[in-house]
Amino acid sequence: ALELRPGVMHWPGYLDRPAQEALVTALREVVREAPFYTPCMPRTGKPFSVRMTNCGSLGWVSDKAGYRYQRTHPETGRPWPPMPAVLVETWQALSGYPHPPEACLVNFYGPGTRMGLHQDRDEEDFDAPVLSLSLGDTALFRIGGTSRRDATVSLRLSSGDALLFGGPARLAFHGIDRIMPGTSTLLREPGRINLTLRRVTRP
Ligand code: MD3
Ligand code: FE
Repeated sequence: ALELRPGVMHWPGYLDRPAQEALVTALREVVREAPFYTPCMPRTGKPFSVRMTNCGSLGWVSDKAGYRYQRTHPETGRPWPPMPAVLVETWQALSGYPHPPEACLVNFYGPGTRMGLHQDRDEEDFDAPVLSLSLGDTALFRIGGTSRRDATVSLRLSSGDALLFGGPARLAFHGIDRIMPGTSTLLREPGRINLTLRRVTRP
């Protein structure tokens, strides 16, 4: 693994092609039980361009009332489907954290989709790292420091890459500037899926 900045570890191509295909198959089952929905911004209700779903005991949601973790899908009202075992195993292999992940947010980025620079601070446990897995088209990812004014660096995230954010990087600003269409043949539809595995509560 490469340490990009303090607390940011990158494993390019961590998942080989067969492992990526198996993960996509498992995710199609997740999405059948918990369809992608379009979250919207607190207060304004402006829709996100990224579509989302979750698996695991808790899922991250955003609507007019705010950002939060909850046990059920905001549209079906059903509990989130279980996390595929391969995700729990990847967390055990890479996170260095001695408790299992509780939430896996599944983000779908169609061509032209962005995610503005933000911090992830809706979790109670900032001691646990966040693990990201990328599938499908390459994304231009940007990460800065813990102040919005800090300098940022850009990184291409390709299908199969794993990234871990912990310690001093756990509250770093980060975002997705663009998706590069046609850079992967993994998915049937153009775009990118990102999985973020997290611990939400204190163990
Ligand atoms: C750095 N997702 O869901 S993953 C998010 O590609 C999110 O879907 C992006 O930002 C995506 O909140 C980026 C990389 C990532 C995830 C969590 C982080 C970077 C992070 C938490 C702290 C610092
Ligand atoms: Fe984030």
